[in-house]
Amino acid sequence: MLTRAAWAIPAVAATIGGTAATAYNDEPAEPNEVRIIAVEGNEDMPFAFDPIELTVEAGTTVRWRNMTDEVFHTVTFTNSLDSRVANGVFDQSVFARGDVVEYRFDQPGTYHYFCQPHSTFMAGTIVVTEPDESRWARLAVSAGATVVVATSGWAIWRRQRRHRVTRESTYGVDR
Ligand SMILES: [Cu+2]
Repeated sequence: MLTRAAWAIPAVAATIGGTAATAYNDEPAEPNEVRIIAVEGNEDMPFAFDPIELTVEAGTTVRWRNMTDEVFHTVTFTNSLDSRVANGVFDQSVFARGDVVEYRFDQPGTYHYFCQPHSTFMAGTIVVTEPDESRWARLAVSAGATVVVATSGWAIWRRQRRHRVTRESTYGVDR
């Protein structure tokens, strides 16, 4: 008996470089990463999310990384960038440089968030699109087989996943 399995080939789309007028942007961002940066010479907006808007496919885990020195920020989801009130879906603190928080977006839609200590100027948006199934690979294996899924590139050592196939189904992997 054959069982069909499919897995998504993760998109490895790193953003290299970025806005020039920021303090720590010489370091390349990881895929699906929003950096919290200091904006040099801008007293009205000394900190920012970079990029302010990020588009990912459903099933993607987005990471926010604090690139500022000893400045406390939050990533707080809100239903409206006009009111900037926490909606309770996600509200995490990034206390110091290097701290990260993550959230996996499973449903397509538009997600707004802001930083509570700097709510007047620090906000961002994640646009989550439908998964692109044209990039999926399909593989037929026997029931009971173990399928090893690994991405190519920099993240292979921690992105490897094993799936034991027990019935006909479609399997996805974390990205
Ligand atoms: Cu902040």
